[in-house]
Amino acid sequence: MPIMTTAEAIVAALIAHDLDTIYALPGVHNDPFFDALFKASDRIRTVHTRHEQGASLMALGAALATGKPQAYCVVPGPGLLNSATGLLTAHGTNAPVLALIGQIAQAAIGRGYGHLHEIRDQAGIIARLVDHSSRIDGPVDASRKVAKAIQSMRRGRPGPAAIECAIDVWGQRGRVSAIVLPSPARPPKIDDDKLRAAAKVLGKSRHVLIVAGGGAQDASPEVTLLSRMLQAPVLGYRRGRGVLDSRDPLSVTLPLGRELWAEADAVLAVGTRLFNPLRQWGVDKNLQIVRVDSDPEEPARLYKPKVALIGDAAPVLRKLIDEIPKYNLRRAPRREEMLDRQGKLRERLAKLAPQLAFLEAIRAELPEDGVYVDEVTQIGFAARLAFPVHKPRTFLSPGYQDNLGWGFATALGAQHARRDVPVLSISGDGGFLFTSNELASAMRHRIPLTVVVFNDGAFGNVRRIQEEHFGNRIIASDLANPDFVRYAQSFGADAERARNPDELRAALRRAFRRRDGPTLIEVPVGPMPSPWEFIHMPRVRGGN
Ligand SMILES: Cc1ncc(C[n+]2csc(CCOP(=O)(O)OP(=O)(O)O)c2C)c(N)n1
Ligand SMILES: [Mg+2]
Repeated sequence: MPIMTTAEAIVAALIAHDLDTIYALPGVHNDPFFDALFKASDRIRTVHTRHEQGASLMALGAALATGKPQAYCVVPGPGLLNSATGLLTAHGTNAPVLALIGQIAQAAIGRGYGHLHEIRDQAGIIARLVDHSSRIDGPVDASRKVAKAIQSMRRGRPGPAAIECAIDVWGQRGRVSAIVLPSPARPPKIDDDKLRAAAKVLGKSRHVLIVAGGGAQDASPEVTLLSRMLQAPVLGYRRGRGVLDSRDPLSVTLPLGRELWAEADAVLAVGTRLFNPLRQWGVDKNLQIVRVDSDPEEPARLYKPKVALIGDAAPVLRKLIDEIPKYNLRRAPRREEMLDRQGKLRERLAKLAPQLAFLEAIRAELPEDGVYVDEVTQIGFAARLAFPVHKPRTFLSPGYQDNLGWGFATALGAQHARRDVPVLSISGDGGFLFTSNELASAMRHRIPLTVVVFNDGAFGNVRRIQEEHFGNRIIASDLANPDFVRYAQSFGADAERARNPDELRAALRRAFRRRDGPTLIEVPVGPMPSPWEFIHMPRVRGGN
């Protein structure tokens, strides 16, 4: 048994679990940990940020882009709270993010003396944010606790975990047990009767709709095969985009999804809360729902499904693929019908022409495997409905948190973890300034992210609601902005202004060629047409 400090044991455990980067912001509580990172810097990179929100969101972006666990480290109290948005969004997007949080001296915890960065019941706050948390008591249990945390982040429903370590524990030296590695995932145990019941429902129904959520991102081949087998359109909105390639006419977003939901006799919901369909569009007993979810609690939360199959999407769907042919009806191909529906939707979506023209420019330049990172902005809302997505994990969205300002920092993490492809972040002028300080981190770590800032001088979404629904009483939504081009240049980043979709296209072409640092493109825009009629749509089933 080697002798190490707690900090060294944790670093060794992270490396053994294949983590190659720590996003971090240092401070006195965690000094021995940073020293251990220094000594291991040939095996694990430390990417320091300018605010803890940046650290947690970068870890989140890396996790969403790769599907693999990522970690960040911050000081206790304000550091933890500053990073909480990233943990919240990691929980909402089921992303495996490990938070390493400092703590005041062990003997002082809970006593309220007012130590530097002390916060009341830090462990309790953390426990509300993540499903798995622990405190390391010394070098002996470091490896085991890291292994448990990482295992909890991947097993069942993935999500964030946190480990606290006190200021006087990081440097403690002692014998360390061997690194514990997680045992390989077991194939899901699925009751034969349930599998048969699900296969019968899907095989014998005429009009099946597949709804894909974030939990289907690693099951794209299986969903694609099932879509063909059942002639079932696949609905993906924010976190389910890219599971079925948008070039397939059976790939749909909300407006056609609702139309098909109204007509369906069965739904296969994969790794999705099914929130929009169940809450907005309604449900009745003629719709048989089969749920596939890694979380046993999720399927019956809003509405009891006919059958729930619990496990990771890909292996469960492979079992269904083997079983369905025993019952499967012969169905006419739906390609032509779906092309027709897609054409009609395009005519309706023409209302969003200003947004769509910019999205076309982006799609024309962003390679198929390039990653698009969503934001809560006018272009973002339109992209969720109409931006073609070709591959899984190439459309990163904050899901139901929809937190303004996640985009830029999350995209930096995605680009850091996926240096092999261009990553594009879009932002409004409002959202960008939430985390734009991380331009300094992008420069320091040479992260070649491209960010497009659509500048309408306003919290445009809020402003439009005030115009349309509150008698034009505009409050707290007009913004004073910096000159974004000069702002980015002052960090040393490349920056230019694009005044229309053609100029944006040319600017993107230049930006994607640069691989040694960030580029900002500012696009001045006016007010844009409202997308809400395509997002919040009235009920189509189950009465009022
Ligand atoms: C963390 C957070 N705070 C506040 C909001 C509420 N909100 C939604 S959209 C929006 C305005 C966005 O402005 P901007 O980024 O400029 O995009 P635009 O609508 O102008 O395109 C605000 C404040 C939010 N979604 N998230
Ligand atoms: Mg704006």
